Amino acid sequence: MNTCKLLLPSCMISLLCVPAFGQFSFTQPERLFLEVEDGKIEKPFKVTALADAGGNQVVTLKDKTNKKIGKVPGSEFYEGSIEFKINVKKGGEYLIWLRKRWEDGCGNSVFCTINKAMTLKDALVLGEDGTHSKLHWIRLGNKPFHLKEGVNTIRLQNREDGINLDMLAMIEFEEDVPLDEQYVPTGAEKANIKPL
Ligand SMILES: [Ca+2]
Ligand SMILES: [Ca+2]
Repeated sequence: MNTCKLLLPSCMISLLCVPAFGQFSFTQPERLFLEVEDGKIEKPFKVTALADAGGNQVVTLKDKTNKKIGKVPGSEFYEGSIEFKINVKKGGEYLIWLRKRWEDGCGNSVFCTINKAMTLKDALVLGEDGTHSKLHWIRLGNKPFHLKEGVNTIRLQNREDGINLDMLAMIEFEEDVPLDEQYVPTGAEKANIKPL
């Protein structure tokens, strides 16, 4: 780049040299997508077909299921979990997204933990938004979560029935970009990882 400085005025340097720097020093953030139906699924969750879903399938918990099964005595949760063990090549801070279709306001959330056992103390609520009856992406909370290099475990747990879970996205957080201007997944993104 010293050659540029010698031969060109500074306005020319900014036009010619900076894009070249940018091209070589900037790496794209990681964007990982997986199908929920590829997780380790425990009843009463089950895989069902849904047009427009990623892989044309979702994991469904039928409405009114929890009324029938109730909570196991001594258990904090309704029965039914989905576990994903995923291999992350680049450790860092990630925003976690779920593509889902809620049936109504009494079926619009699921518990989630990242690299933690499912306990009431550590369970995060994913959902509780007002978009029902269509496939839609929702972010887990208002902050990124740490995913380490290597195997990470994401768990979902039955909180309410009447839900359809389609895809998960793990989007590497960009420190220089405001939270609400970060990359938002749209539509059925193409799955690019499979749980182990
Ligand atoms: Ca319900
Ligand atoms: Ca799917």
